[in-house]
Amino acid sequence: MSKPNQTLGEFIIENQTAFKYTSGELSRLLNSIRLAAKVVNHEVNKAGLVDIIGNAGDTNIQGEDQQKLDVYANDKFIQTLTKRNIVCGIASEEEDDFIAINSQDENNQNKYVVLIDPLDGSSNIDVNVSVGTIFSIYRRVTPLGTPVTLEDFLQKGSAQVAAGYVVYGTSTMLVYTTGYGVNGFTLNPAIGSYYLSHPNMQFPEDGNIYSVNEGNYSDFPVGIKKYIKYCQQDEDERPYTSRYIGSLVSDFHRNMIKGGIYMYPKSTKNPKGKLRLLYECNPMAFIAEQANGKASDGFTRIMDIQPTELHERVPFICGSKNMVEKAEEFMRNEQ
Ligand code: P6P
Repeated sequence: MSKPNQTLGEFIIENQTAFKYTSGELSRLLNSIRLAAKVVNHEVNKAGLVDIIGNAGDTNIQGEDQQKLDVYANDKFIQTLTKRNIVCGIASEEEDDFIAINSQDENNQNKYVVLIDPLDGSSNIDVNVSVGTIFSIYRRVTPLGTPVTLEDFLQKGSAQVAAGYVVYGTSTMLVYTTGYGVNGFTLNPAIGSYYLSHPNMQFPEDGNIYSVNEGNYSDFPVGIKKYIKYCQQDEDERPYTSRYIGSLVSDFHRNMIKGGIYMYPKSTKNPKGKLRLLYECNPMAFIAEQANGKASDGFTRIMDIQPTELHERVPFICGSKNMVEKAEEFMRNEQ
């Protein structure tokens, strides 16, 4: 249920009754993410002004240089979620292992775990291209009051209770789902409130935008190569437009509004693809499906994949349903 110009806080409260899981904890959790995103947004927006960009001189488990803003965003989300004592565990792209919260407190009744990519696309920061935060929320599967375990994080995407992203672009937007559709909120930086600007977001079933790093073309599976050539053919409504920002959240967000497909296939450089299943592909897949889109690894529904490792990667194809199904058809034909 949405009303024009509703704030995110009002929307969460008004739709709380729909959450079949919680007595307000999920609302408080979403509100804490909202707060952390505002703080990170403030820093991202002034990245060029202060000495906060450039490598923090460290590398994360992915072997990627950690930008200072990566570290800052990671710290902010972890601090906010920890201080407000809402979750029992956090997993982050920037943390080698998951973080157990209040695990020694047998009275810890917090039932949610959060998995987060605190600043996705951070290599774009130095060139002033938009970046994003991606989050995924589950109920723990181990008993309340016991220390959270890896099992609580290695759940299929279909078990998510909420997922969302923040896109720090020309404006800052928070887009999320709790399984009842997708709604987008735009931040008014002057007053620090998010307003419902994109109610009930839906992927058009068809689109004419394809997003892939064609620099890796020679390494792609044959099915993907054939689908890319299909997109480029001068036939029917094709050739499609190629748009690739190099920031998953931004490419996804544009494609959800205009219609399109995003692909990060496997290649010899990335034999399992580049994107991480738990805190990139699953949350984006949940949002895509809730917006009438589709997400797979080319063969299997992303949210049906059983995770085995915290930072595992999968090939990712996501977007307008008919475009994803066409790409899957090319992949199947090359099996
Ligand atoms: P490449 C950013 O590092 C990211 O995880 C996604 O946001 C983005 O779509 C992709 O990787 C870009 O990767 O290899 O094309 O630079």
